Amino acid sequence: MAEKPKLYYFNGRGRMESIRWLLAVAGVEFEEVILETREQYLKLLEDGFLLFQQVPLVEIDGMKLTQTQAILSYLAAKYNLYGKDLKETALINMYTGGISDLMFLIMVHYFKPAEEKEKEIEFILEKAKSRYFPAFEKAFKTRISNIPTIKKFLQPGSQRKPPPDDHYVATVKKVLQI
Ligand code: GSN
Repeated sequence: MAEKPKLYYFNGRGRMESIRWLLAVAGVEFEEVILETREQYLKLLEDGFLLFQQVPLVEIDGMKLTQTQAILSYLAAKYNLYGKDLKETALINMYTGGISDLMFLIMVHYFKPAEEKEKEIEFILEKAKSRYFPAFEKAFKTRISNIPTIKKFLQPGSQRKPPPDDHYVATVKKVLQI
């Protein structure tokens, strides 16, 4: 049996959460190495695992994959979730590209100074409602939530991560020295 993919990231959503979702949808079990210390990150650098000195890192099929989009593309193609032809793949890339732009706004929001946050949340909500959500059907969330593998991932006790809290933000800052 093939080894389980191994995911290296912080104990939070960040850029890894879409990868966790994709594996969950594909019904693939995965292991996680949770980064809590600077030393763990430096070891990954030393071992030459991080092409651009960045996580997410996914060990799969004898490869050390980095760059979120490259990882998602590989997994989607491997598990037949990347469309039936090039045109469908292009559409998938458009949707995921847009959502990744929105996710980036949300992700960095948690790292902003408190005084900027309140103002920014209105901007993010407005962008989400006016630009991104209208691209999806009204019944999309219900339909997706009812796919058995996703339903399972949405249950308590799964490897789905909670929204970032102060501990998560502090850990990322400590490990990456940002
Ligand atoms: O999408 C990607 O995987 C890359 N284009 C960006 C990855 C990235 O910025 N990773 C961060 C941590 S997760 N949040 O953004 C990272 O490893 N930063 C360390 C650094 O020195 O840049």
